[in-house]
Amino acid sequence: MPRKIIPFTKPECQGIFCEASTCVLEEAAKDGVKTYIQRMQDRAIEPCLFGQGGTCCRNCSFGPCMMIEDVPESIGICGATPATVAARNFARMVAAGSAAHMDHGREAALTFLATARGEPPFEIKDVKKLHFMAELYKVKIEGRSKEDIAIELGEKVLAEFGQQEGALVMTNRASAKRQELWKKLGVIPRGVDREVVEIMHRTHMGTDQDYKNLIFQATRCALADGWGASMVATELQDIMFGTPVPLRAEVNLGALKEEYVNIVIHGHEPQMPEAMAIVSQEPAIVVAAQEVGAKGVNLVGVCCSGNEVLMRHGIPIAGSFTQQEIVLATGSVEAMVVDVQCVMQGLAEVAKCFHTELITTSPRAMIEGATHIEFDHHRALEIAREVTLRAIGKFKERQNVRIPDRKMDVVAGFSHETINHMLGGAFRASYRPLNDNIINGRIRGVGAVVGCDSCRAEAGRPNTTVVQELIANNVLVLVTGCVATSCGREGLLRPEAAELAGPGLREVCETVGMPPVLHMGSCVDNSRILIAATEIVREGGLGDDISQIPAAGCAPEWMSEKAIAIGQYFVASGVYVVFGRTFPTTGSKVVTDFLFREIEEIYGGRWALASDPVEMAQLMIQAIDKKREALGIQEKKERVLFDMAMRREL
Ligand code: MSK
Repeated sequence: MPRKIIPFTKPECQGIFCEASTCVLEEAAKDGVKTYIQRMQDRAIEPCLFGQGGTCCRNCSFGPCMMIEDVPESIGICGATPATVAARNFARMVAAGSAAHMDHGREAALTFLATARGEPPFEIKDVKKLHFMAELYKVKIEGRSKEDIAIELGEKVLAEFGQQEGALVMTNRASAKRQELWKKLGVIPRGVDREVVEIMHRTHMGTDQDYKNLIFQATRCALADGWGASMVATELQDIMFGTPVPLRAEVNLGALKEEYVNIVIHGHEPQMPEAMAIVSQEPAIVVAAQEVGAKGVNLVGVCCSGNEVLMRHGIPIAGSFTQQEIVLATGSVEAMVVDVQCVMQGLAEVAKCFHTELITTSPRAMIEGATHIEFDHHRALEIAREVTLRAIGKFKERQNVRIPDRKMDVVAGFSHETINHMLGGAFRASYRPLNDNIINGRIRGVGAVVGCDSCRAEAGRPNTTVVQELIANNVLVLVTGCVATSCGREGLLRPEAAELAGPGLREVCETVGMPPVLHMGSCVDNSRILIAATEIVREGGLGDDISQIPAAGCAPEWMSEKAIAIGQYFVASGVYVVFGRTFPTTGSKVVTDFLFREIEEIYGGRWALASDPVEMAQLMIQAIDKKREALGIQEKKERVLFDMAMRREL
């Protein structure tokens, strides 16, 4: 379908690849609403190349020192080389990104412990997963109540955040070969918080000045994220809120409802959204909404808070990262409730143009101009009710409402356990059928397409182009985060999307009734992809380590530091990872060569960069084919030589 893109005067402002968003933006702009698109247009200063390539050091007051590699005088006043500076900045990005997931994991563990101790409103829902986790953490199960087990498990998990020595328990879930490699390299994370603190220390002026040693610590920290805090967050959330199973839902701005009080939940932590989901259906709340002339309360999500409740309850997603302000610009939102990460400060200004109340709920993330109502898991429902009633009170202040009639069906909820059952059957849960289909070539391999959508691209288009190219080439695609929302908007998360897949993948999808693109959750749920990859290894026939399986990953529109941390833990787990548009070390060829080439000899995975989404998909396919060849399962394509008759027929 041809798309309408808002015309911009600056070439780097490419708008959003979504018709519904474009319509709302155009109308809202006439009313003086400013979103990220106008802010990008209005910026007088272009992105700094030193900053973009990682060779600007501002870690002490000698500088800032901007450097150009290969220019001899172009080093820091302290003597720091561009390679040292680029590696430092890269490590700090990993630290910040990991810290975001680690704080998320800590909150999940604290809520889990409170739940285990009997505090409402959450409960221990997935006892099977509780027992699985208990075994991992060596918590005795026999003869104990689920609450007792959960208390000991919660205490052990929390202790890992402050742990100083040893190894994070979740790293034991990796394949034996990977664990051995990590041990040999000394890169197994010792504790969660320790690895971030050590990066901040090492990158302080005059400390670690060996780029490889800096990348080593960045790797240990990233592993503490992926195989530590993120994985813990996913699993504990599943135990409390339920492990996702496939369900149908809707995505895009049309999920907002004109006759209802619209409340948007935005951010990353699922506790408040879970409480809001309970409260919004309470009879007293429905009556309160009806008293102001609404039919009820319509809860929708944005970003990964949205993904969390989409995966578990089928609550619709109104928008991705780049749509957050556009959601408000519909004029139909009574309250936007935000917690942490990916929340634009510009929301406060957009909210002011309407009757919308912007409500911050985390003491770690406040916004000037927003109302702060702090979430406390000890009083979850009480706070959720307060917020919901405030939103209901705003309904009568609504003026112009412009909800585009655009939404798309999606099937979400693909935890790695679901994949197990879906392909293996209810009674014979197993990755065997997936492995067999990879071995026989119906499925060429697995592609993880994760991360954000970006204001600096036609937001959403690079994501969906990569995905379409992959599935057309028989690559089964796993998505998380805002890529999932991009795919949802374009109809790629429906079983019907199998029509766009190559013949082998299509056959598998149609037999099982699944989409060729599986939505596995939020950013922290990238840990589900690590586990799915490890399960493929465990099932056998495709090597004995993640680095051997025909798989690759990418983040076409990445923008956050979390994406860098995620990329680094995938690389350190043996995966080939391609990032789109820019990479934060390109100012230093030395560091970039290390990350893009040499690191593969150490970890079996490496980074790559591609601006064009088709090229990105092709790079992933080449990497997948290389693994297939190494495994001896690559079907040799016969070269067809065309004679004249064949050419005429063509
Ligand atoms: S929300 S980190 S924009 S995926 Fe997880 Fe989306 Fe990227 Fe935030």
